[in-house]
Amino acid sequence: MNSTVVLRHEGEIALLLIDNPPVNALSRQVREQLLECLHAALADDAVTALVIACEGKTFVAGADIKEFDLPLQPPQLPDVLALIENATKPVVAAVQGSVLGGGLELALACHRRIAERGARFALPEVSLGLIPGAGGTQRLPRLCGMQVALEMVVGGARISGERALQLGLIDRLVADQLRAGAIALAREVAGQPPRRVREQQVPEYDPATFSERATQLLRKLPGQEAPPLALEALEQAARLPFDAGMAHEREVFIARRQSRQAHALRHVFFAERDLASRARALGKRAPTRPIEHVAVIGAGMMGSGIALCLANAGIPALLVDTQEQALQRGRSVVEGYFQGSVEKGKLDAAEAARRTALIGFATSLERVADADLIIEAVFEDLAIKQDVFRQLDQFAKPGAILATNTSYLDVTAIASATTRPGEVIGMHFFSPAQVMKLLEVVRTSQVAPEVLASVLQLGARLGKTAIAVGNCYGFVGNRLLAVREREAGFLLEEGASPQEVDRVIRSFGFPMGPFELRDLSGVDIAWRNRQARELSEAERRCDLIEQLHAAGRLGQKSGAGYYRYEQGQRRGVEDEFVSDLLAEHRRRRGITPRSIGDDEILQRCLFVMINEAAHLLEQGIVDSANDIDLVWLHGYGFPRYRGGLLYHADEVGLATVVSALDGWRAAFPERGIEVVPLLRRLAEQGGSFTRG
Ligand code: 3H9
Repeated sequence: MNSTVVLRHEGEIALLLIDNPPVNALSRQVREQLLECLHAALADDAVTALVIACEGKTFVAGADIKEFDLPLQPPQLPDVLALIENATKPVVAAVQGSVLGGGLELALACHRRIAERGARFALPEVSLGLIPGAGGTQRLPRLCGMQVALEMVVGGARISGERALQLGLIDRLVADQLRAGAIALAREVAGQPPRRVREQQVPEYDPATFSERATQLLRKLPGQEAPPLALEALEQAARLPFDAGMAHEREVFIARRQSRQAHALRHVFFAERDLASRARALGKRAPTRPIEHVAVIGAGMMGSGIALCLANAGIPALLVDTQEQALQRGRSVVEGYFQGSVEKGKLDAAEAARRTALIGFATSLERVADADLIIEAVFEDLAIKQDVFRQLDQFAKPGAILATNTSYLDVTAIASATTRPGEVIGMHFFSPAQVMKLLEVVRTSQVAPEVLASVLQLGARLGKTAIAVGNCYGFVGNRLLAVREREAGFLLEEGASPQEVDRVIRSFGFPMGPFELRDLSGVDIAWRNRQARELSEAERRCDLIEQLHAAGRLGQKSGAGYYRYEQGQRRGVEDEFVSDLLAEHRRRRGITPRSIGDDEILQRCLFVMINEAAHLLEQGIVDSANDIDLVWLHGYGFPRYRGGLLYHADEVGLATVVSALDGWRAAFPERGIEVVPLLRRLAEQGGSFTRG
């Protein structure tokens, strides 16, 4: 068995070194060996104090998440931590990097803590559907107070080394020489009685302020089961003796490990890591090109947002728009954004000025000549985009990557306007680009592998979840959205109201329903998409979009769409105009409206997407089912605690999905519902999309 913990001696100080790459997770082996080393050091009369430290870039980043699917295995972490805390010799934690979850709990069980600058502290358990399971809810409030513990345990707040020092979470902060600093601290405290957090009282706090903030935090985490349980466990710290609080915390933690939400969130955690590791592997196979200067064409909301994104990542961006007025608007968006960041306290003035200065402005396309990457974000029209690419082809330097931000159009057709289709790629940002995490990177069949690898790498630099997808109508995200929109339209036709559909989709966990979303993004956009696409007869006849468009109801921007919007309000109210329009539409089409249950609404909206997702997999548009899940998690508000669309499909059971689709096919023959062969095959074989 490899050693993951070694015991060394620095004179009379015992140094316990954890070495379990990549993040020193507290696997069973680490716990066992830590326990052995502790026993040895504590029994050694020559040892006066102990230091627990880690090899590598980080201290312990938590329990080993891979073990959460296994039965509990001894020794359990709280027992190891109890041995540390109850030791009669002082134990010092020397921490650097990510001090997370069980790692922070380990540090809290020690008697002193010293950190290297750059260390970050957090209890991210709720993001995994758990609560801390080794004393985080009991020791942290004793050390730092209930209010700070609330932010960390329930809100998942990360705090810096400097802040940790102010809060008393650590005793010392050093710029370097962490281990030497820890040994010096251990020598100072050797012989003194150990300072045990468990023996401290929770400092006085104001329960009213606490509960007001708790309510605010929980409101931001709707549908998640872990945060209220974490809060309850934290509240026990103020009410119960330490051991009783620990027992409660442990019981809840163990139950949470097997909960559906915890399973789903673990799936997402590993899907995200798998995506990143595939991108890294591609980067190794195909050498990436340096991207140090970027030009963005089109100074609308999207182009300006992309420029902001680049500047936020420290990358100089030239915003180009041939219309002087549009460029000035782009300039105001950029300046307003950074000014707002200063006012909100997110950036200091110097940093805001530095980032603002990274963005240049130009009206001539010729100015793109120095750019390593050019991102086009002009009007969504194939002819216009092709024209821009024809010009970029003339001005861009050899080796420059040319990207289009199209959300639906054929990237190959855009690339065909250039003499270098191998250098052309799609970069589909989501609005607002400086906020949204998703970036669909659209690869054509001609794109050079190093172009794809370079853009995926840039995506990571921008802090995006960058997912490679194939070139097809709407790529992954919008293609699935289009089938949901289509089905939601049919539901209205059959008798549902926009409010009913939106309520059901929201209660599933989406931040908004399909009609609220359409009002936000614009009925005119949906109208334009329908014009550009070949529609089936059933779709063509379900022409509610055309009717709203003709009535000038373009959504929030015109004050009315599926809902009516009072001046300055983002939340729409029910509108008789729409119910009358629906009633008249059904009358004309000879449809007798029926009442549609919530379950049917939900299944209809989700199952057609699952079927379409199977189609995407079958066509090789994505490399893995997880990528489809990540697109909808990061770009469309699919609730993370449900694991993603295809994870959810597996939860529901593929046979259930297929049988429902077959039923609708029989009930609505004119809609052309066809179960995709891959989905049917998986259902028949008892297979799944996401489980190996
Ligand atoms: C907990 O601690 C519960 C306790 O309260 C109770 C105990 C009783 N386990 O993200 P990266 C892997 S809950 C296993 O790409 P980065 C990851 O899969 C836990 N594996 O690197 C990847 O593997 P691969 C609370 C883990 O530098 C590799 O490490 N802790 C774990 O961008 C590199 O990861 C957390 O929730 C783990 N805990 O970011 C922390 N962590 O190379 C979760 C990482 O095979 N982790 N791996 O793909 C993170 O937030 C980030 O990974 C971290 C590093 C910031 C640490």
